[in-house]
Amino acid sequence: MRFIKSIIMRKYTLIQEKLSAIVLLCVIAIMASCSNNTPSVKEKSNSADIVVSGEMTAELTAPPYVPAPVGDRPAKKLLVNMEILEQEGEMTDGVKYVYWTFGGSVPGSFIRTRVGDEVQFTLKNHPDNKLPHNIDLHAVTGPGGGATSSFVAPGYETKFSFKTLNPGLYVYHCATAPVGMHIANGMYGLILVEPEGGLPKVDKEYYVMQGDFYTKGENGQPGLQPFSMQKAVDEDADYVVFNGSVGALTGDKAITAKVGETVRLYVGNGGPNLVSSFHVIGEIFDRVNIEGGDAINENVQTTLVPAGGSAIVEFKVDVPGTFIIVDHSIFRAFNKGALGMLKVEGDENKSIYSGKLLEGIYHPEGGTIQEMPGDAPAPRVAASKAERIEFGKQVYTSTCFACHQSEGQGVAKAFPPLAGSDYLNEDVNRAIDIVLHGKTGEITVNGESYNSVMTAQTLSDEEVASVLTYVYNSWSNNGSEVTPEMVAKQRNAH
Ligand code: HEC
Ligand SMILES: [Cu+2]
Repeated sequence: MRFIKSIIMRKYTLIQEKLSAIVLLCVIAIMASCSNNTPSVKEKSNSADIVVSGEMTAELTAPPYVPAPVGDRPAKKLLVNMEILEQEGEMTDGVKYVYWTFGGSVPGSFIRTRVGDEVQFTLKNHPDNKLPHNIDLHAVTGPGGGATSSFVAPGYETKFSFKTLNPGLYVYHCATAPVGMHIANGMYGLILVEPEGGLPKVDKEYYVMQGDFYTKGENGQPGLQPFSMQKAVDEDADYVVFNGSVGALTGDKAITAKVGETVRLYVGNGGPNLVSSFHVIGEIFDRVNIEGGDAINENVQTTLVPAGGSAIVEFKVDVPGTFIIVDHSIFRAFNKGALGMLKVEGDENKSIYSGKLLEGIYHPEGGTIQEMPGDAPAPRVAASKAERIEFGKQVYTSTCFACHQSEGQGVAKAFPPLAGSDYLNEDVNRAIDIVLHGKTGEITVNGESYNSVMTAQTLSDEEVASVLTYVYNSWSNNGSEVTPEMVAKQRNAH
């Protein structure tokens, strides 16, 4: 628009004033009438009016598979039943990780709908889970994308419904505090909203979703690796992978196609932090639905998939061989795990590719991450109780706020209150321990029982002292002061 206007303005000075003013008015009138009839606006209001006929239960699939296409079925009331499972899995050989999942896989179950469907979503939180969760679907038109209606504690289920108004490929994710941590643990997936009549038919369809992971140990350090909040905040990923773990799409688990087939990949990126430069080595995408929307780009080498975004890529495979799928931010592919494989079988076509087929030129190299020696920043030291409270407020806002809330009121069934907490006021050293080492197991705060997980906070003695002094001197707590010496004593007691 601006470009067209600037051309018009330039011409305006060249032609006689009166005549050009008339021309300009006409152009503006035409432009105005055009923008009133843009198809996207029309389509959206139409899809809200689509009447559903009948009811069906949605087929849900784990990656790399997707449910059957919608074809030309009418819009329906679509029942989606999904269960959240917190479960241990393998990040890479010898490295275990506790994933939080929608439906038992990372990424979560693929949901396939068509425009105009009325989705009735039942979200269950398995009784063995430790934490409350919810779901925010980017395909939802409504506050929080469903998150505000779907908060659910372990052992409970919740229902809400929405109408799919816009066709496209959308990300869904958990949005329970701390949001970044829930996403980082694998709580994301894709929901496809097909247009009326369905997407064009292809031979093979697959579900590939990238995610970045942050562990206490460095890449490859064996054992059960806990999540590292600090590395996540620093966007310093230890693993960047497709479909939840290193090697989820390689070797026997590679996706496959035959020469001559058309392949469509539903590509998502859960993040939480990194943007993906999605690329298939040795293939050119014939068509890309940019960002999972309507705009189609053709003949694309690498497509950008935002964190919390998607793309649909399609290509015909013309020659046999192993095609390597990467995030072309290339250290992620060869050193952090963002490497998958598409194996194509069939006859060679020397006119397209004459080469000798060298299998296995591209191998993951693993991650030996070097640390540069450096000076730690000088610690801040509070000179008075008032100053300690002031520092503590900042620590609270950046560290505790997400769970315990702005006025220390907590969240029912999930995060206990710090405001007027009998548990807190009873024992200062116990409170210090909790901030230093985290807390699991059942506790009773002001008569309510909680059985959840508080992760250990990586804070200095000074920060722990400040934040607890702030908490003790707020919201009608008992006014105790906690000093760094008291924190050091507790730290060394273990
Ligand atoms: C990831 C969410 C989360 C964060 C962040 C968090 N907590 Fe907690 N906190 C919890 C949960 C959950 C419990 C209850 C644990 C249980 O059930 O055993 C808890 C318990 C507590 C308790 C004891 C119970 C009470 O209400 O008195 C204190 C004290 C506490 N947290 C202080 C803090 C402070 C201070 C910070 C910031 C430095 C913090 N927490 C950050 C989730 C969190
Ligand atoms: Cu969650």
